[in-house]
Amino acid sequence: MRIERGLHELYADDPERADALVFGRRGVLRGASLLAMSAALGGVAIPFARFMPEGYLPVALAGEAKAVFPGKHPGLVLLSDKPLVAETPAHLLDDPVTPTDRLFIRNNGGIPEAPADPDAWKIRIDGEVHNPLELTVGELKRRFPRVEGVFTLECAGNGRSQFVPQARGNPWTTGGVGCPRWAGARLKDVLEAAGLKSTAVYTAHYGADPHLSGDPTKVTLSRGVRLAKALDEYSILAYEMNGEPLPLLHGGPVRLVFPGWAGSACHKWLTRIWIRDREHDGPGMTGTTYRVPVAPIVPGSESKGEGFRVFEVMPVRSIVTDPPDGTRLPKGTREFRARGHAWAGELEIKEVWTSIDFGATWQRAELDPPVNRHAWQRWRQTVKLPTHGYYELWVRAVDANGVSQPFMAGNWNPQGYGANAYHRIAILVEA
Ligand SMILES: Nc1nc2c(c(=O)[nH]1)N[C@H]1C(S)=C(S)[C@@H](COP(=O)(O)O)O[C@H]1N2
Ligand SMILES: [Mo]
Repeated sequence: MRIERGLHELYADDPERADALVFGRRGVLRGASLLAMSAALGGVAIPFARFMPEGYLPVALAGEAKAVFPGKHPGLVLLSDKPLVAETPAHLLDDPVTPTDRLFIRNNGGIPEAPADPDAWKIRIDGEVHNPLELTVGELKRRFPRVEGVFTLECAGNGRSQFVPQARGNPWTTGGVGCPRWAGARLKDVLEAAGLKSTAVYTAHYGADPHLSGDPTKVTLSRGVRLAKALDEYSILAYEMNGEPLPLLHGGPVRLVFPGWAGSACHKWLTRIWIRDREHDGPGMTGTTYRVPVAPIVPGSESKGEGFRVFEVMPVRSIVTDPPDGTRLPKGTREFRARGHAWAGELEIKEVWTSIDFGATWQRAELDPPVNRHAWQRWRQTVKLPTHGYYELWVRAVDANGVSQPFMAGNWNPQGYGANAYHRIAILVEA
């Protein structure tokens, strides 16, 4: 398949240039560049190019263009295209630090236009502060110390498809998570420069992403965190990811990162932080949205969110990143190496256990410490098999408080947050 290889090679060699050539800003193939199109097709000429309508996407590229958002790995699975939501299959998350092209995507609205000068992008800090600030990203970089770390970012709905009955929202399996390297300024330093009033208790985040309705007065999402989390030294205004300026798709030029907390608080395309004297009540803070019942409710029951609380910290979870789900091992195989990652909101992982007999017996895996607080931890296991046949490798992690992942997601809630049942993969040893 010369055509596909051509496109893959173009992306493998120089993804940014490939994007610039093949796609316009909005990720749609540019009508103008015939040269780019034939390059994308693997260097073949397009004899009847003169009859192609302006903006036409060649069929040979259509599949690719759908699967590969510009700059993203073709293996990401699209959960929604408007808004754009895509998850990463577990076997593509094997790297200790998640490469940018493999990080999941979760938008609630559109993607803003890329600014001509990212350093001129402005953020306002106002509300319960003594000196309201307007800072450019350039000033943020110059005025405040740059800090960096490897932090997990995880969607509150990761694991949602485990809920029975099905909860509302994107059907994440295990791929709404990643652990890239982030760099930026501490939110605490910026809030201290603005001078918090004694009345300050909560943040409220605003960004530049347009509402899907097209109505410019509507806010796509506006969440916030308690002041204690905002002042945590690991809470940052990130302007870099994996050593590069933060890409537009992931919230560039600047976004919030609150390691260990629901990804929805990690506002992208950040334009304003309003400091409030009460829990924030913006879109994404009320009813059953990013809120969970304090006391368990009957799965499937109707609720408007009375007696709910804000969903903050992500629960303990682990994944198998190698071997991939569905691996066939050759005849005679009696052991294989397995590995993956485990993480748990604010806590470290205490233990990781694996089972090949549907949970009847468990073997403790080797576990690395995190490279820094809030980074996921690598686990490894030599898995022994008594015979040929069909096996499932199950993995479960236990956090520092002794809380394990459950067999089933029992914490049902209307919008399906925090499902963290064991990860299970199929392995077949040929007879
Ligand atoms: N401005 C803005 N920020 C946002 C969102 C959004 O829709 N708009 N989605 C949030 C959600 S729900 C998640 S899980 C993370 C996803 O970040 P990513 O797309 O970089 O992986 O961004 C958060 N920040
Ligand atoms: Mo999310």
